[in-house]
Amino acid sequence: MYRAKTISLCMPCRNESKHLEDVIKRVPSFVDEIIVVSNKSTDDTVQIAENLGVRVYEDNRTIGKIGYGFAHMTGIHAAKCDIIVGADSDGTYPVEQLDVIIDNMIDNNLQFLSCNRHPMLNETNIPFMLRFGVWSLNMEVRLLYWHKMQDMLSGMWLIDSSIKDKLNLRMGDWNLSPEIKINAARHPEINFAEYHIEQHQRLGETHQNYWVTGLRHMWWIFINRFRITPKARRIFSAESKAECLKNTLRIISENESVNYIRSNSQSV
Ligand SMILES: Nc1nc2c(ncn2[C@@H]2O[C@H](COP(=O)(O)OP(=O)(O)OP(=O)(O)O)[C@@H](O)[C@H]2O)c(=O)[nH]1
Ligand SMILES: [Mg+2]
Repeated sequence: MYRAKTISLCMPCRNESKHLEDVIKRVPSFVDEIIVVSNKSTDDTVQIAENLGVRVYEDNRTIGKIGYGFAHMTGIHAAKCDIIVGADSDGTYPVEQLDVIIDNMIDNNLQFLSCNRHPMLNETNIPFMLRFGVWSLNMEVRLLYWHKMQDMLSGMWLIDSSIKDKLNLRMGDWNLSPEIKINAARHPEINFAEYHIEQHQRLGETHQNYWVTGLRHMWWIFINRFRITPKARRIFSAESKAECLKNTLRIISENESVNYIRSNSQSV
């Protein structure tokens, strides 16, 4: 608990077994619950997370082999605390500085705070292509939505739990990242702001394809603004993918039992 608010930290996770312990050790002790949502990890991420004593979910829904958005949706839905923090589990986000970040959220009466990495505050070696991609998406959002954002692709944000159902999240893949910020910033009842953070060097090698992911973001931001056709939207929407219905959402470490639930909805 921090300043009378309970705090959940939700982390999407795929094949992060080597780094998970380091990242979890950095989390301040005032965080009330840590939720790790693994998605098709092929290493022992799930086992390691269980051994670390956190709540572990395995959500194997994917779109184009990516389940980042589904993992966040599952984490947000499962979180029980007043403030829900979402952050990548690759060590890049300063979870150890959560106190000042939460201070900023509470002092400014925000319901959604997005952690902005740009301009970089230190010598972190972020590839030029990634910086250029983020700048391009910021410009696209500025032109199409009239929202000035510094970091459309930040992987760390704080949500006041009272507005979690207003976020209307649908994107199960990487596009959850722009979706959650755009939906929060445009919602008339959500006070949205960015807060400048320091980014750390990634632990381990990247598996990200910056070109493919960046172009998909660009296209999604465009069709989301103009809602071109229902069919075009369905191609990119979570519900349209038959694979979502086939996979299972497996809940581990809940009441020390293992449950299997059909994952044709987002409920857990
Ligand atoms: N649950 C789940 N987590 C994922 C998936 N893909 C990546 N992740 C996690 O999501 C976070 C972000 O993924 P990254 O691979 O770091 O992608 P990125 O931050 O865009 O790129 P780099 O940090 O530059 O490699 C990490 O914590 C990953 O473990 C997935 O399909 N499902
Ligand atoms: Mg990363």
